[in-house]
Amino acid sequence: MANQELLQKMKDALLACDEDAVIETAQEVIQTGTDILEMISAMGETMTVLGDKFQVMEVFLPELLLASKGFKAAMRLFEPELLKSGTAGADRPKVVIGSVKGDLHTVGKDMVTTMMTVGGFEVKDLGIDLDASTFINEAVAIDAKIICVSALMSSTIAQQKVVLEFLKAKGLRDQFKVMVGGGPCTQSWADSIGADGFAKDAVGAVAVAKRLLAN
Ligand code: B12
Repeated sequence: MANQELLQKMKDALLACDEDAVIETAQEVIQTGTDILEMISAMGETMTVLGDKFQVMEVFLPELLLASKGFKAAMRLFEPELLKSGTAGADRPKVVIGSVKGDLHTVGKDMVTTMMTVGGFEVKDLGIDLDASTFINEAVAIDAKIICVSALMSSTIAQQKVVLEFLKAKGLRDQFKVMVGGGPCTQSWADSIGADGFAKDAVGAVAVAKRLLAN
């Protein structure tokens, strides 16, 4: 199957919220040597389309969860394949990533995890609904260079500031670069809370992380 056809097949599978079809198509992508990065980018865009459908009640919660599960499973399949292409060196700076307290959204965080792993970082995904202390304790434990904090809702975005304040309170602010992102997040929000970096998408996150560590 040609690239374009597989891209369409994956978009259709996600829009149909068909977890099995998403996974099968991901396997086909790998078997046929289709461009995985192009596929991931199309999948992210499709999740946003699905989000719009959710908002106007064309798609409902259980379906959306199936699409999200398929998305995560596909990322797990893609990651080792992308690593084989050798973009990641032996000395990979460590990163911790997670979604803030009260936030259960995983898809964007998973996408950032995959793209940063492929981009040469060793990323530990801490999960969702995390206390500020979890981000920081885990970052200390693995000697991470960057803490990535995801928040998808206006009700949870303030938790990104809590992570930064907690770091300061512990006297650890200079030890880590902190990157923030997620739907309601902007560069000016990131600046206002004193984060080191912001990116609006997963590809941008890799570039920002590299720039932060180069400085
Ligand atoms: C899927 C989804 C869910 C799923 C989550 C499933 C899962 N496993 O993730 C479910 C159904 C569980 C859910 C629940 C809820 N959701 Co919801 N959800 C969405 C939806 C439709 C899509 C999110 C998504 O996956 N986007 C696709 C990914 C690829 O994009 P992304 O997450 O933005 O991530 C990209 C960037 O933001 C960035 N990024 C993300 N994180 C980070 C981190 C760093 C460090 C960096 C640099 C970059 C970065 O890179 C990513 C990749 O490019 C959005 C609508 C939307 N259009 O976004 C609503 C949305 C986020 N949800 C919303 C709400 C309100 C809720 C609920 C309260 C219930 C409800 N009323 O719908 C609950 C709350 C649950 C909770 N406590 O967290 C609102 C938030 C509104 C707001 N501004 O506050 C939204 C915007 C929908 C809306 N318009 O009402 N949701």
